[in-house]
Amino acid sequence: ANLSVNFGNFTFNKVLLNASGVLCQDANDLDLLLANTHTGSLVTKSSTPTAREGNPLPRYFALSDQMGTINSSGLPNHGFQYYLDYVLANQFQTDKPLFFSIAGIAKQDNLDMLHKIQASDYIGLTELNLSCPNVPGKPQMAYDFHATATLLAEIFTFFTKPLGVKLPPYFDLAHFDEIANILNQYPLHFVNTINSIGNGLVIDPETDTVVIKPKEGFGGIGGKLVKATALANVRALRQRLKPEINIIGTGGVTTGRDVYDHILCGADLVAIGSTLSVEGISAFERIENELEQVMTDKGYETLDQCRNQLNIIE
Ligand code: RRO
Repeated sequence: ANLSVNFGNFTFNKVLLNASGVLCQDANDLDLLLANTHTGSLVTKSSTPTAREGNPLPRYFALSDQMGTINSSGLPNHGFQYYLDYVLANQFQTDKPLFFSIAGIAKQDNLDMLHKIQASDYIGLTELNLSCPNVPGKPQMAYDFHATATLLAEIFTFFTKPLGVKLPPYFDLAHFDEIANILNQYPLHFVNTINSIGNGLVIDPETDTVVIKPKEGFGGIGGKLVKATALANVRALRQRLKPEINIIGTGGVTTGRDVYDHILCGADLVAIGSTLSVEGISAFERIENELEQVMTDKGYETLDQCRNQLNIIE
C-alpha cells in the first residue's frame, strides 16, 4: 500500500506521527521520531515562552489492559527557543514536514511566540494548542468560543505561515457547528482533534486513592477510552470544515484498524499518544503494518481511496 498523504502544500510519506506531549520533550526523543522510518512527521512538545517544570509527580498513569492513560503534566517544556532551535536545525535534514507546537498560557504568550515564528526561518507547520486541560486555574481556550475567535482574528493580522489548531473534544453537535463556523473564517491549514478528554478521574482500588497528584487526581484521558469521542470529532469536523482545512486525527489509536477508522472519518494524518507512551517507538512499525494489512484485505492501495468513506445506515 501507498501511505503517502497530501496535506495542503505539504506531502507526507507516511500517515503516522506522535501526539504532542509524548516522546517529544527532549531533543533526543525528537531525534528518535525523526529517524524512525514509520513516522511521516513529528510534533514538538507544546512550548511556552520560558521553560516550565510542570506539575508535581506523579502526574501520569497508564491504566491496566491498555485501557488508556491519565495525565496532568502541566506543560513541562524546555521553553520556546529550545524547540525553535530544534526545528530550525532539522528542517532541511529531513524530508518530513515538521510540526512546532506552542501553548501560551496567556493570549499574549501565543501572540509573542507566533511573532517570533513569523520572523524566523522556520518553513514547517505550527500547531497552536488551544486545549491544554492541565494548568490549574486556566480553562481550555477552545471551550471559550468568543476568546478563540478573537485570538484567531488577531493572529491572522500578521501570521502568514502554515498554522493549525489543536482542539479539545466537543460533545454537542451545536458546539461542532460553532467551532467550525469560527475556524472556517480563517486560512487555517489544519486542525488536530482531539486533545485528551479533560479532567477525568482514575481511582486505585487497593488504596481508594487517585492515581495522579495534581488537581486532586483530575487529569486528561487518552487511549482506548477516548476512541469513540475522537472518531466523532474527526467525523463531525470533516463534515463542517472547508476542504482546505486538513485534519489530524488523534485519540484512541492502539491498532492499525484504529488508524483506518480515523481515515474513514476523514483524517488526513493520524497521531499516536497514549500507545506511544506505553509501548514506545516500536508502536509505529507495528501499527503501520496492521494498517497495511487492513487496506490489503479491503482491496485499497492508497489512503485517498479510504478517506471519508464511512458508511451510514440509510
Ligand atoms: O502538559 C500537559 O499537561 C498536557 C497538555 Br499541554 C495538553 O495539551 N494535553 C495534555 O493531555 N497534557
